[in-house]
Amino acid sequence: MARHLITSALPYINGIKHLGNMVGSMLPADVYSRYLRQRGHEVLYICATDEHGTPAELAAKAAGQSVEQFCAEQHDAQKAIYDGFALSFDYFGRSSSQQNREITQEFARELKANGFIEERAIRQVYSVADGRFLPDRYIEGTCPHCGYDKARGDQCENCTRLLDPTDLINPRSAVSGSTELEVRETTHLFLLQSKLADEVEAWIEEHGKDWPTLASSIARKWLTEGLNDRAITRDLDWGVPVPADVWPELAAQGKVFYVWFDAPIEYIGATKEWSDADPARRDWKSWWYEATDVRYTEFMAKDNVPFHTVMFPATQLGTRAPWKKVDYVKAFNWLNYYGGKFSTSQKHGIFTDAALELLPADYWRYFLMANAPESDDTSFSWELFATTVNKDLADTLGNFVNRVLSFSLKRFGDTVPAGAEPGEAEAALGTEVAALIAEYQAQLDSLQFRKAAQALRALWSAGNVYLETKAPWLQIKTDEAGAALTLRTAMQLIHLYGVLSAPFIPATSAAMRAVFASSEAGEPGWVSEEQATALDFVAAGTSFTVPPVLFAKITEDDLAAWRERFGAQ
Ligand code: B3M
Ligand code: ZN
Repeated sequence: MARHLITSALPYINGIKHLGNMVGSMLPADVYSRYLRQRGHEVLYICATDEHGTPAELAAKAAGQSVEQFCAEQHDAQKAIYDGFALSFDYFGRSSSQQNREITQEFARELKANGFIEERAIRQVYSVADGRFLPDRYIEGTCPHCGYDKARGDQCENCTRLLDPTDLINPRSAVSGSTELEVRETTHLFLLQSKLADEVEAWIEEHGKDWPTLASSIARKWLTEGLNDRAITRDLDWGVPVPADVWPELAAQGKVFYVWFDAPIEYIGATKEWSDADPARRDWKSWWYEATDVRYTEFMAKDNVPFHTVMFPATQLGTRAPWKKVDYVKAFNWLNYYGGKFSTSQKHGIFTDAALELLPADYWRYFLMANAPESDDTSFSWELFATTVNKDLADTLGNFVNRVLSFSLKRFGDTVPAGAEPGEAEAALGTEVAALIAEYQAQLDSLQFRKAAQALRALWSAGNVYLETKAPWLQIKTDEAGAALTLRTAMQLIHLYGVLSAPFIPATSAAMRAVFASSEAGEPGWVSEEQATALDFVAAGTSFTVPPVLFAKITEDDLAAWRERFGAQ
């Protein structure tokens, strides 16, 4: 059995993430990790905050904090929210860690030794007032094409044309507004990706075959456009310093690596943070170096695909060392919010902290995965959210559980009733349930989350259909043993739902399992086909409790208030 290494694209440190970030990288990785663990696999699920780069520096400045302080606080704030969403990271690290610094520097040394890094002098815009070089996007001015006066040095947001900072009319610093800009020469390290292009292409040919089209098509598009050499250092105060043993001059000038150079390496760095935290853990290298028994799956939104399928593999290949490379890239489209992208900079959409203030994580987890932007962009709307919650979670699942248990309690007391032996209806239900579980597993095995959520919902529905057909509230009038059998069978389903729903709705699943005094605490395992068909998990006589309503319905008043608060039009 393979060991599974799973990573979510690293959330950037400059603020609380929105639901689009959640559904595009972290949440699906968590569902998949939970599923594999339940199936008995060894899983290492790694994530971290991505902390370097200009946006972090500027956000810290805006907050009036040192960048170290800002990142430490924001890391903890994000971590608390991810705990709230029940994300089951084995480790949530920080790209500013000592471990990442060391591994990143080692990568650079190896790339240099193999002839894939070279120094080049380039001309860049320097802001005298800010005392720093400005990345293209931090130079603002008037677009020469459309006259928009807040065009960025890399692109005009208004007419979408790509720009060079020198194209801008009346250029100024986006940091301070100063127009005292000069073009100065500065030396940077360049990763000679052009020399690695053929190898990367061959690697994608071989390994990208099984990736979903979204990932492989983006990777191929980048290769066709040509793999150019890239500057991998910056003139910033905050970042992984260039190692002084190899580049003493550049180190003395305070050059640091570009954030996209060290961010993917942090997948490895965070694994080392994880193993350093407890000597009983497996060595980090066993996951990453000559790790032939590891299957590595990455989760990310589509804009991150080029870095993960082309640039990072190029970096890894260039070291000439047997680093573990990605086996499967699960990429997501955008989740939209009323006609626009969810956006951090525009504060458009629902942010993860606000979501948890409204409702517990399971509501969001289920909704987001059932509507994940897998084959296309999808749109969040409060109406769709309310319908999904009310129909699937409150009616189909929650109501089933409460109805069965309350009725049984009233008529047969607080233990699972014995009643008649299972008959044809129960046999048919067992067969149907086993088939639906097979479907659910197949979808999860192939990382088709919407279809997996559909299969899960079909399992919940099967219970409702069984209950409606047998109608124990009528049976009880003429056939008490038959009614007891129906309720006992429905209780088997409650336990089963508590096991199978856990990847999607872990807290509610634990509550469903805890209904029965016999169930074991802790993370559940899985069920075999025989167990599913037999529907015999909880013995007659086991005591049970009726849990509080599992999912509250969303009302028209809730909807109106949320639409108003979050600006929904
Ligand atoms: N931090 C995602 C972003 O900020 C970026 C992912 C890094 S994964 C190595 O868009
Ligand atoms: Zn323009």
